[in-house]
Amino acid sequence: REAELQARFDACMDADGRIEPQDWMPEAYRKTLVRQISQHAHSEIVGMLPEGNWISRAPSLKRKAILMAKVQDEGGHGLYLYAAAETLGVSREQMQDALHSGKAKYSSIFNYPTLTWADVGVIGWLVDGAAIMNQIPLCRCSYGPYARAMIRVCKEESFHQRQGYEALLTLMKGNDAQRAMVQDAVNRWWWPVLAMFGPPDKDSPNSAIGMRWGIKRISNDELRQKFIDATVPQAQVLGVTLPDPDLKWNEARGHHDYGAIDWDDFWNVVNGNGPCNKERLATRVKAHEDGQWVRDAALAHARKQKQRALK
Ligand code: FAQ
Repeated sequence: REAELQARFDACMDADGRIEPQDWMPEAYRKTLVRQISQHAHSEIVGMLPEGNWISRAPSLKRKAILMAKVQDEGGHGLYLYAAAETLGVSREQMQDALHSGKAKYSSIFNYPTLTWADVGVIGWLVDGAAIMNQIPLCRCSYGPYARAMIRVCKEESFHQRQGYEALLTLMKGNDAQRAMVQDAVNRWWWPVLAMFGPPDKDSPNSAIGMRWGIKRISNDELRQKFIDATVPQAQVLGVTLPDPDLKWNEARGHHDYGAIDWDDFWNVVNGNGPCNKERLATRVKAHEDGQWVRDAALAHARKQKQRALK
């Protein structure tokens, strides 16, 4: 029976088909998806914090309204993704415990500080830009609930990217100090953003099986290259320099060559030792604890409703 189910699953993978929650799936497929979707959900939730720091300091009412909408979208993406992971039999409490105890991974990029208002624009332009590049192929992921969640998430990320780029265009039309602020933010975010796509393909242990199972469609290095090629002309329009002396067009390859990424720094951040890891986790845990009364009230309300229904 197990062999028959496995054969059916393999045939579905060969045909580039979809798996739904009620379908049989190998335990390793389920585990891989829980790993990736929960990490993705945690990234959205922790990703609210760097920009959230700027809501009360946004330079105008319009910028504040846009930023609040963006940060709320990220909260929505996180909840959407937790719900997708729950269809694989893992509970939200288990996932949250893993995050709050420091066991779970989330994207390295959210462990860097947002020092100026230009950082908010650069996060929209580059971090959301990188997120879209990585998530568009996930809309075709073999697991139905994840693929469907990605469609809406990508639409919202696209708004996030545009608002960031537009905020930067406005700053670049300002004075020298504003232009210098944008350049400084680009200098600080460029390399960590390139690392967001994950380790080089040769050092990416999860890639082979992710590809076989139609979870990953385009490799870490290929996505990184696509992102660089798309971003260079945007930087020119903006009037900023990307901080890489080795960045240049390679006619023969039809792509830009680029300098060496500091993978030691990346692993240091992934392993909990980046500039803001401790602060981010502490803020998230405090927010969860401060919300205890809401969960208690919701449970008490549900209990009362149930009692009333029994009467
Ligand atoms: N940070 O073998 P691979 C966003 C880990 S959402 C930390 O290549 P895989 C929206 C990886 O987990 C951003 N860890 O792994 C937003 C693995 O460890 P494990 C999040 C990383 O899964 C914008 C190990 O390294 N997006 O930005 C990172 O095949 C603005 C070996 O790596 C997603 O999560 C990293 N950057 O490929 C919100 C997308 N990279 O688990 C707010 C979904 C790798 O074996 C503001 N995820 N690692 O212990 C994916 O596409 C994949 O999981 C990759 C990694 C591409 C991230």
